[in-house]
Formats: sequence, structure tokens, C-alpha cells
Amino acid sequence: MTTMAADAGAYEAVFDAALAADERIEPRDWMPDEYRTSLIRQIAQHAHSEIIGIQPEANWITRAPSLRRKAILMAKVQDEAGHGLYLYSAVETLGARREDLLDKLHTGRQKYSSIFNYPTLTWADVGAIGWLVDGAAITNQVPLCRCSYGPYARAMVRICKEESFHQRQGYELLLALSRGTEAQRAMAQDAVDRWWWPSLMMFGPPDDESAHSAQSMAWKIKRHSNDELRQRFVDICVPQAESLGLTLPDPELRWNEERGHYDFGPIDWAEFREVLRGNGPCNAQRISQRRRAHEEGAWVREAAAAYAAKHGEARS
Ligand code: FAQ
Repeated sequence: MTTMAADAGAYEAVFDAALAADERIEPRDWMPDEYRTSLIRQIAQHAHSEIIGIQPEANWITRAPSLRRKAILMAKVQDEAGHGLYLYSAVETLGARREDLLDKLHTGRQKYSSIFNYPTLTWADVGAIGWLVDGAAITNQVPLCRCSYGPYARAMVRICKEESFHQRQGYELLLALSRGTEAQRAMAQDAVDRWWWPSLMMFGPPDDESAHSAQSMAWKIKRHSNDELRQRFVDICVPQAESLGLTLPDPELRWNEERGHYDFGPIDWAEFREVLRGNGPCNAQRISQRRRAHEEGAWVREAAAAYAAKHGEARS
């Protein structure tokens, strides 16, 4: 064995031992190239989702029904931008450049969550996103607080706290509508009917079609499979829907005593695949709006770079 090969073997053994002991892998630690690449893929997709996810909700800021609702929604949207910031910073610790990641998003070479390709047709959609989309995000992300990669795990702790607050505001918004006039209740029900199935798709393809799950779980990036988390989410939502006085649009939804879980009907995976291919209701609009925002924000990046250069000069 050459010295270099012996060194690589020793590094790998240290990496494997750290994973086995549930220790965190930190940016300066040795890690397999595939581990690094897979983390860049997942965290970049997650960061892109946070900033694209601003669009459907920001659509309602100017039309929020009261000053209180407007202030809450603006704070939530700012939180999502902040999540994007933590996550882009986390990917940078792996050696990726933010400009490259954004370029990949803008040219369709990196994905963002399927859920943000659906339109927000009424005010109740803001509530449905908070309750269901943030609810699904929390279910998926709480286990990521124990992800083996330190910077991602730590970013997740704060993100999950903020997402919990978002989920509560969505629930409270829907409760107010559900207890309101008949038209308001119908609007809440319609929003839940449209967001339920896309929310279940957020957890990714079924386990037997999930390309990355087995390896990601072996590396302790993911702690549970897509189907496990999807089931957990359904089990949480059913009693919450009952408390809201709303129904979930699935005639096959029923408690299974033997499994100790709710059974649910089949998911339309053809629709999911179409959305991933770029053919969802809002894919084109989301990307063109993102590109425009990026171009219009060029002066901010230039000013920040000029300030940083001057600041750096002053210090040296
Ligand atoms: N949409 O092998 P798997 C939020 C892709 S929450 C689009 O199972 P993996 C908060 C997947 O990338 C939303 N693509 O993949 C918020 C892969 O393609 P690739 C974001 C999807 O990684 C709330 C291929 O399918 N959250 O933004 C989706 O093991 C409200 C095969 O799939 C995260 O990103 C999908 N739904 O598991 C913001 C959480 N599902 O990369 C604003 C972190 C799968 O080979 C308002 N990510 N794909 O080209 C994860 O936990 C995982 O990456 C999964 C997918 C679970 C999403």
C-alpha cells in the first residue's frame, strides 16, 4: 500500500468511527467526496426551497385582511429569507460557491421543493401553507437537527423553532376562517383540499424509488425514510384537522388499529414527476421571477462587495 492510500484509509476510519459514535463531522474534517457532494445537493436544494418558497406567500402581503395579519406574514417571509441565508452559508462550508448554486437554480440544474410550484389562489392558502407546508417541513427537519454534518444540524435547530411558530400561525389563521362565515369556512376547506396531496409529496418519492435514502441514512444525514416521515405527518394532521373543523380530501383515510397509524389513499406520483420535470402550474413563473429578482438585486451585491473591500482595506 502507498503512504497516500494508507493515509486515506486512516482518514476514512476516523470518519466512520465519528459516524458510529454519533459525533458531528465539521468543515475541516476529512470526509468522502460522495458525502460532501450529497450534502451540497441536499442543502442547496433546501436553501433554494426557502427562497423560492417566499413567492407564493409574498403574493398575499399587499392583500392581507388586516394590519396584524400583514405584519405576521411579512415577519414569516423574512424568516424564510433568513433560513435561505443560514443554509447557503452551511453549503459554503463544504466548498461550494453561492454564485454557482444560484446559477444552477436559475438554469434548472438544481431542484427546489415541488410544493412551491402550486398557486396561492385565496387568503386561506396562507393558512394552509403555514399549517400543512410548514408542518411537513418541521416533521422532515426536526430529525435533521441530528444530521451528522455540524453546520447543517445547527442551522436546523433555529430553523425548526421558527417553522414551529409559522405552523401555529397557519393553524390559527385557518381556525379563524373555519369559525367565521360560511364563505370563510368554505375558503379554508378549499385551500386544505388543494394543499393536502402536494404536502404529502414534499417528503419525496416512496422508499423503494428513493435514490439517495439508503446512503444518506447510512451517513446519518437522513435519520428516517421518506415514507416514515410522511406517515408521521399524516398521523399528526388527522386530529388537528378534526380540531379545525375541516376535512382532509382522502376518502381512504382511516385509523388502522393493527399498524397504530392512519392508512391513507394512493399519492399521484405522476403529478409529482411532472412538477419535478418543470411542468407544474407555477414552475416557469417561479423561476422567471427569481431570475428577475436576482438581476434587480445586482446593485445590492455590488455595494456589499465594495463595502467589504473597503472595510478589508481599512483593517489591513
Ligand atoms: N421536491 O432520493 P430522494 C421549506 C428529489 S421545506 C423536489 O428521496 P433525498 C420551508 C431529490 O432531490 C422544503 N425534488 O432524495 C418553507 C432527488 O433528486 P436529485 C424543503 C424532490 O434527498 C415552508 C430525487 O427527487 N425542504 O422550504 C422532492 O434522499 C414554507 C430523488 O429523491 C428540504 O429540502 C420534492 N418534494 O430526499 C419555506 C428538506 N423530493 O437531488 C417557505 C431537506 C425528492 O437526485 C414556506 N431535504 N426530490 O436531483 C430532504 O430532507 C431530502 O432532500 C428530501 C428528498 C426528503 C426532500
